[in-house]
Amino acid sequence: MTYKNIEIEFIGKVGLVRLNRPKALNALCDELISELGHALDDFEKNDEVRCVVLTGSEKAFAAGADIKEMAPKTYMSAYMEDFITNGWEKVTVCRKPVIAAVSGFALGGGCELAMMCDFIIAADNAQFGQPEIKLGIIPGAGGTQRLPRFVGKSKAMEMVLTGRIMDAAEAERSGLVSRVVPAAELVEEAIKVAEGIAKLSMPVTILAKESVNRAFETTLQEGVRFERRLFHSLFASDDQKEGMSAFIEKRPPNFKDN
Ligand code: DAK
Repeated sequence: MTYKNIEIEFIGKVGLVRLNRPKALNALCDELISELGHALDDFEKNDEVRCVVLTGSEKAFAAGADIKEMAPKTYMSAYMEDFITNGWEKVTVCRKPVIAAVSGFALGGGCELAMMCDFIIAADNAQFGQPEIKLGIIPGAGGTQRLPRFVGKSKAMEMVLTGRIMDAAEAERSGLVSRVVPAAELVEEAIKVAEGIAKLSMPVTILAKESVNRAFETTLQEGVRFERRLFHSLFASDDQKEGMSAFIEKRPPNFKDN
């Protein structure tokens, strides 16, 4: 499939999606979101892809949903067309790890999209915010729910109620991003991290991701029980035998996804 708003690249076992709508700072129009959903579906089905990196340009990861597209909507049109819900959800249901590599603006839906990924590596020029309140709306793709889980109530509430933008250093201090790297090295660094993940056992990676995500959906007791079940089950895998044998024999492991 040829895309108009995104670019796809395969780098070894890593699938790279680059949001590419420069004239609108990668504003997330309907078509872009649908293309993103399509690309992620393809990566999920492609056994050659073991980890995904989602990035934008140096100036903007994404400056939000497309305001020009949203402006004329009515309640009924937004509801009946299930306004841009579909492609967004693809990111949250990907089984393979998805790393957001954020440079420049990650505002509104852009910040929400980054938060849906498994973790965020930020460039030192990254800016995160939920400025929807200034447009007479509230975040609509999970911002009021995910942001407090990352940065706590006080910061999230301040950002959602005032539209204040957070820079990369504050985002790292607050736990929104895993780390900050120089803008010129962002994509290279994210791909390096993704390549490291791609070398590990795929089923174990998927289980690890599932287990961390469970932490946000259940009680501590249930979450720990869930983790314990997955943990025990891994002793039925060849990759556990291989990983531990490789350690003992002082050699790199050769996982077979089994
Ligand atoms: N939408 C459409 N166009 C945008 C845009 C956006 N979000 N952001 C920027 N652009 C366009 C500008 O209109 C301009 O286009 P032209 O005028 O040249 O045609 C071009 O990109 C360059 O922007 P600026 O000239 O403004 O560039 P500056 O460097 O001066 O400023 C800025 C950069 C990022 C500070 C500024 O562009 C800005 O404030 N942008 C809007 C940021 C914003 O408010 N974002 C939140 C949008 S609301 C949902 C899913 C998602 C959402 C809702 C529901 N469901 C699943 C239900 C999300 C909602 C939102 O994100």
